[in-house]
Amino acid sequence: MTAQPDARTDWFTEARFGLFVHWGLYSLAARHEWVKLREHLGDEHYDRYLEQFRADRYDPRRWAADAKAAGMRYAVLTSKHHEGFCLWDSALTEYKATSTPAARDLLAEFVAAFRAEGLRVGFYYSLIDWHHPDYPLDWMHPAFKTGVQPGGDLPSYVDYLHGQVRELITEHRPDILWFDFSFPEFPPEEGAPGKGRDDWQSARLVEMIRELDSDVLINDRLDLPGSADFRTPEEMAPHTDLRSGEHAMPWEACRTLNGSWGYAPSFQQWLDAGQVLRLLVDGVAKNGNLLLNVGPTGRGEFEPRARELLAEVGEWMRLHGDSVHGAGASTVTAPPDCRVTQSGDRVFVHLFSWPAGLLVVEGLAGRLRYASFLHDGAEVPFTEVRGWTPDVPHRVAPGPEGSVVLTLP
Ligand code: FUL
Repeated sequence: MTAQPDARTDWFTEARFGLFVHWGLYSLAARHEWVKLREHLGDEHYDRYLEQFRADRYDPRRWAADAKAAGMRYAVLTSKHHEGFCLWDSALTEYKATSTPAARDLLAEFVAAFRAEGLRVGFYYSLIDWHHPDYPLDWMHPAFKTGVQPGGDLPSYVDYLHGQVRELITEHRPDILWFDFSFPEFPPEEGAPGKGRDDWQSARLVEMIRELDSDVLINDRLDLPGSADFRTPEEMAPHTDLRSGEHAMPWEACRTLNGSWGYAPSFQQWLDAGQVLRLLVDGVAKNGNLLLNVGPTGRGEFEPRARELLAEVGEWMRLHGDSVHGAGASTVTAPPDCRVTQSGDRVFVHLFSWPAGLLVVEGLAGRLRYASFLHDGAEVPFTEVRGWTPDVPHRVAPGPEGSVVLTLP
């Protein structure tokens, strides 16, 4: 039986917080996952990463434990990024982890480790492929030169793409397929070779996916109307709930920690845990998810800075998770510089800055049964003054500075 779209996305909208992992040969270049295009590296150069890819520090159980402790409920791994390298043992290519010194099916191990921790698992899969010989040499290809015609053999590449997606589903049963990306509005210059909406045979692809698994979620980057279960704003926080309006559907904001998805130690401007938590809470207050990225090293570890950040986020989530998991937008109007989330009759007021003694929440007169801090359950006294005003003593928690729970009758 085909699941109804809402039933399909229920677990996803409840989960709210997930881990994105960008891992591939570019992790060894260690300067952004687009390095092959950005620096126009040829295959001969890039092959050295294939030869050096050992993944000798890879223990996905550690990643899964870190993600779980951070309060994440699912994880999405790059099965293949634009560079074309596959983390699973695909029968359709030799350009894969099992052909490197790592000699392991890294994706299979990832799936087992995350599922063992009770997390759902998704696969990022790039439609773009800078390694496959049939992939057209368009303007967004490392080997593209002005004046060169696209070439390649797109129908043959599309067979490969569909075949790989079939493998991923039948052999690893993902909960999410996270495609990246179709670009119907490109190319940017008139006359430059580019692709159109149907080049990936997306309608046929989606039909195949639905036949193989009616529950797997599909993101919006196939750019095929009617095919997406959720939208994926990137590196930005939507101003409103994207579920409203014409293209209403669940949404998930994806974010880097330091401006690079792949491991890049020279990218030094990191978000801190407080910023991550504000993004998370801001999203939940608008019915959205956050997919937070970590780019592991080529050897397969999360660098210490990322682990520390996840641990700090997890410490907040341990005490405030109720305001995130299973929560969503509230009907209660947010006081200035607060975000409000709600789960059943519990309304969570997240203070993004500390008020001068009083927190004023309007429109609750006669409706409020109890108020307390979320982190320790301590009662917050309140009075109703044609509304109500609880007393807020002092700063208590990292991230959103404190969260007050209002229990409605
Ligand atoms: C983008 C990609 O090009 C980036 O490398 C990254 O994977 C991000 C999530 O999506 O469109």
